[in-house]
Amino acid sequence: MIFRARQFTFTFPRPPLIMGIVNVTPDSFSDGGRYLEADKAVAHGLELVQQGAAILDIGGESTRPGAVPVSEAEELRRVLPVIEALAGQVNVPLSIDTMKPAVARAALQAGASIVNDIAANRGDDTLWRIVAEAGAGYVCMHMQGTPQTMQADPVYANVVAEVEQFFEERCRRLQACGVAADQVVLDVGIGFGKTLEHNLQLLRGLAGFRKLGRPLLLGVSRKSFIGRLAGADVAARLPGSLACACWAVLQGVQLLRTHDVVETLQAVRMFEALTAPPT
Ligand code: HH2
Repeated sequence: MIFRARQFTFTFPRPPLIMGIVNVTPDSFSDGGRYLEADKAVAHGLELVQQGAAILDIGGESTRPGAVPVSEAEELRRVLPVIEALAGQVNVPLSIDTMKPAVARAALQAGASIVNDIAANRGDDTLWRIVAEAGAGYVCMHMQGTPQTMQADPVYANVVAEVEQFFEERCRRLQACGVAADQVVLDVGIGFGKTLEHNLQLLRGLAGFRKLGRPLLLGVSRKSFIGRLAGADVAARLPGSLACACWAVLQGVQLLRTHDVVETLQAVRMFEALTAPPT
């Protein structure tokens, strides 16, 4: 299996890819305000690459439950200087975490190679055509509702089956827009319109999504369901995040989105060594 994102190609099976998070926001749930200035965000991105991140995911709008939406102009003002600076300094793909087609287009022009679309439940295909035209990678993430409404009362008859149907339908529509299968990565969207039980069901069911034939990405880092389960506040959720990361790798997930690159790499490397077939 291959994942193509402009000039980058990843061939699987291979060790899991760590996607390091760079939030250029004042209000992200775990690191809001820490990297709001472009120079701090760039320094953080460089540090994550040095630590072993294989992809950087740069976002200028928090999507935590109840987050206040950001204007296109403000989102561009936050992310573009960071992408421009990082594109000239790192040789890993840069991913733009956005719901807005205009931000995706500008980010791709500035040097990004992947569009991380948490709103893949879109009716309009403008963003997909931009991805197709650029030959960019595309993260197709499942979300029920919007960040403003998603945690109000998420309801599914069968969350695993519904997310799978969503992926199948989106893959068909993406292909119709000119986005090839090997440009697409799938993400169940932990915490996006899901209760604790929905998140657990999706994590337990991860292996089932392998049959769709696309790499799987997972974002569990420091998320609130870990806090709900373990009674840990946001600064103390690394152990739960690492447990989920190792579990995900066992289930066949190939990309892990995380704030904690060093720790995630170490946990996953150890886990892979222990679960490798004996030589
Ligand atoms: N989670 C967040 C943001 N983007 N993208 C993908 N593909 N998968 C995820 O699980 C995911 C995502 C939320 O995390 P974070 O960026 O740390 O927080 P915030 O949205 O508050 O900036």
